[in-house]
Amino acid sequence: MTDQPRPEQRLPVPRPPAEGPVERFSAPPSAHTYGLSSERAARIVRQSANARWVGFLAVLVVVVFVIVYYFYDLGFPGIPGSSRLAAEAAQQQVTAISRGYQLFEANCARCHGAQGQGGIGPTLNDQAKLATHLTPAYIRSVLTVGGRYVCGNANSLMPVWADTNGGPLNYVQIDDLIAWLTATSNVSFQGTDPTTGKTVTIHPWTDPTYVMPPGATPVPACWLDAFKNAASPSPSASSGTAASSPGGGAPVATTLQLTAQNIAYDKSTLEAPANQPFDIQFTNNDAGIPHNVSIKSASGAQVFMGEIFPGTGSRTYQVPALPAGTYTFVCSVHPSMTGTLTVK
Ligand code: HEC
Ligand SMILES: [Cu+2]
Repeated sequence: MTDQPRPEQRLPVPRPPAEGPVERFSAPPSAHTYGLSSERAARIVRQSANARWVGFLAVLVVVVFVIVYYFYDLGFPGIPGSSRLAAEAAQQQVTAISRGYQLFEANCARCHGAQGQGGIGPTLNDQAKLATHLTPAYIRSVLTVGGRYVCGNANSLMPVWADTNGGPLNYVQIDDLIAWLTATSNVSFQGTDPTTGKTVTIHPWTDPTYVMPPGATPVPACWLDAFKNAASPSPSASSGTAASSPGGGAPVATTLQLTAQNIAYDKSTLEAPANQPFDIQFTNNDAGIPHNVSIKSASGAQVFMGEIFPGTGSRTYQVPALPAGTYTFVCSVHPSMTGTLTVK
């Protein structure tokens, strides 16, 4: 039994020796001829000519279709704007930008300003910032991680936006916001104002021709660092914690009180005497949030900038003598914190 090969090893099956036609063919021997009759050969030749034509025409139709479709999708050479794909992409871009605008006005404008001019949150419409800092990848990270991504402040006022991280906006909405924030200002778009529901013309911020002037300070990774630079060249910045008065100890006649809480000053008007230095005793009650007081003249020029410091704490700013007039006092970090200073 053991020397018997296994079934698959017995192949090929031995055939019985061939001896003439095998019985199971029942067709007459004429069906088994290999040659063609001349009549049948002629039919085949004629038939194949027709088939060749049909085949040729079919291939021709496909080839012409592919060529025409290629140009239809990608654009006919020499005819600008004839590309279906480009038109579709542009249309989708327009839709994304106007949706992004609406999302921005509804969710972001209360902190970053309706035009991105800044308020509680940093300015977004600054050209240098748009050109170098606000890249799509960066915006996506900020919206995914939240405001702590910017300066590492765990108490950042800006929440997480992406729903992948527990925020309210889905990835399409994030893409739409990025499309709006990075859109270039050489084209204006139609958008819907979220408060009125009316169709408005919207103007993106980014100037595509902008180049950073040579020698300009690069946009810092953390927006607060920009104010550090701003503090030093300010002509009359005299920020300080010491209560010593200028002029060798002569006490200043006027000390104004000002408090910041919930990203707002407690006063909207201040009054100071003309042509004599005065103090502003400034209390910041917002834990972890930096504020200061800076003073701008009616023309918008900054005449004083107090030290920016995070709450809670207080500083006494020594403001130099100012000529009579109406000034605005404003927080350098939060342009929405502002009031009127009357010097008389
Ligand atoms: C509650 C106020 C608030 C809202 C609402 C808000 N932000 Fe912010 N945003 C901030 C603050 C504050 C920062 C700065 C981060 C920090 O240092 O805490 C910031 C930072 C940013 C930055 C980085 C800016 C930079 O200079 O690096 C971007 C981009 C941004 N926000 C986009 C948005 C978008 C888009 C929305 C709407 C979906 C939005 N923000 C909504 C407060 C807000
Ligand atoms: Cu502030």
